[in-house]
Amino acid sequence: MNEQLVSMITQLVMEKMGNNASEKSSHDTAVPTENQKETLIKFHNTVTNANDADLVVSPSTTEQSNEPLIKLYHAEPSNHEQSYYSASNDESTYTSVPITEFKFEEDEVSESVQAAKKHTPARIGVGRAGTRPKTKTWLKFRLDHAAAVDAVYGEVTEGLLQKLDVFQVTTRVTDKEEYITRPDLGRRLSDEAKALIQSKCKKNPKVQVIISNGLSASAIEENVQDVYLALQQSLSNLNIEIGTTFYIDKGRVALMDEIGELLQAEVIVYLIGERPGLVSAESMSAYICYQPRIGTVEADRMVISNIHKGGIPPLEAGAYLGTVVQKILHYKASGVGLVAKEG
Ligand code: B12
Repeated sequence: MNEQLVSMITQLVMEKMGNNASEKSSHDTAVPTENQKETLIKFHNTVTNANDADLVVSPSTTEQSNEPLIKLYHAEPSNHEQSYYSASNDESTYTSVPITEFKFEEDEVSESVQAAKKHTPARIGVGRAGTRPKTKTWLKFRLDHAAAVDAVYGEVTEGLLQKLDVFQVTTRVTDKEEYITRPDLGRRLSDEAKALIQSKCKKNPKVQVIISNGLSASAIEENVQDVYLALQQSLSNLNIEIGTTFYIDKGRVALMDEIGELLQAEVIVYLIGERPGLVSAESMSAYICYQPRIGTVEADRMVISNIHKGGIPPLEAGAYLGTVVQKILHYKASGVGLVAKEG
């Protein structure tokens, strides 16, 4: 069907619906029988020139050759007051589709949903417009999705690395696409990285802190300064020494095993950007492990996740991390091993 015809149909249907709405009080959608229908408008496939207004509307026609493409009916008010249209390219079989008056869903949500909304930033009780999300909801979704994409594809700035006073190394990943599709390459250091780490870092550190953009550069930009500062202070108060902190571009969590092996670190604290969701793209995690080495099992790792302004506040997380490290050093275990030893 051509675009102009569609637009005219839309216009006419809308005008008709407006008239019906003012004339009527109820909107039953039951489809009346053929003889109850009063044809209001018929649209014919005879438009050769869109400027010929009379080609579009024909109040009645019986000739087979003039059979309309679309008919707009108005039911008799006797039993059911209703409006519906019938549309088909197949002249022999009309399919009748009920129309209800378009109505915006009200913003009010039930008390239980309102109560639930106070406890979650999830998109609940946001209403809808017909079968679709409201414009506001949809735009917010698009914005959050764009923020998630930016977080994954973004980079941590040089300025931040300078402020943190850290040097930078790379993994075996070459670009973002490869980072996403080959997690195994993000778990291994490049040869240059190994050499740099060995030449610059203190060996056998009690605590080795490492930082990586991981799956969210925004998470590092937003939180790492506060977390790192609080962690340094917390460990210093507990008389626990930190090694030489560095930054890894495009690292994965299990990369800590190779670094632990290389530096013979007792504990590694790994600050890394979490995979962004559609609520926050700025959430950072701290993964911690006692003596991570090549072959360490996942159960020996621990994580403090959801570090961001809407989750665990960064300063609080950093301070708490210090106490977790202290416990790990005390029990010489992390993860499931720590739980078992702690009893
Ligand atoms: C993706 C994900 C997974 C994926 C990881 C697969 C992959 N390769 O990406 C799968 C489905 C396997 C998974 C499994 C589990 N997960 Co998970 N996971 C996440 C999620 C959504 C993102 C993590 C992320 O972005 N990591 C950073 C990237 C760069 O890491 P990565 O190297 O690509 O992947 C590693 C990490 O994701 C890590 N990991 C993932 N989950 C967990 C959980 C724990 C306890 C640990 C130590 C490590 C870990 O394992 C991956 C492989 O090394 C987080 C939610 C969040 N807000 O962070 C939950 C989350 C970290 N997972 C959680 C849990 C509970 C688990 C499971 C224990 C569930 C279960 N009962 O089996 C397991 C444990 C897996 C493990 N490695 O030990 C919880 C941790 C809660 C806590 N504070 O302890 C979180 C926070 C979700 C939540 N809100 O409940 N997870």
